[in-house]
Amino acid sequence: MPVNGTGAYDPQNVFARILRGELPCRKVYEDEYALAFHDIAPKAPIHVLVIPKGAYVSFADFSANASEAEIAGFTRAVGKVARDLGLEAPGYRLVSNTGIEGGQEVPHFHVHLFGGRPLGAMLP
Ligand code: IU
Repeated sequence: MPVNGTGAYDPQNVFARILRGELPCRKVYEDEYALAFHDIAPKAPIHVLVIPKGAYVSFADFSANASEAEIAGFTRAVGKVARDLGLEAPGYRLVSNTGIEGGQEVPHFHVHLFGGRPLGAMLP
């Protein structure tokens, strides 16, 4: 079920529980600002989720309320994960579903990183 991208942060959401170590994940990268792990239901040969350490519901929340350091740290982490996975030369796709009509299902901001095959033209 899609979630509201502007509601209150639910500290029991699944990614918050992964961040606290209450649920396992297949970790790809972690630093002060971000955690990256393999999506449990991959839609491409490489499908990694990158999430900020801070409690932000969606891109809308993160872009409006995160500090400059958090935004810079998170953005650099996304780029580093793509580079470390060898995706920079072949290319990759970033997606962040936001809110009800964006199809967001987990109410902790995350960026999908897809790669490992030609992804074709962007769909809506
Ligand atoms: P969305 O952008 O909120 O629609 O995508 C959530 C993603 O989180 C989706 O691709 C799920 O497969 C993925 N996911 C996960 O990796 N581990 C989980 O425990 C759950 C969802 I729940």
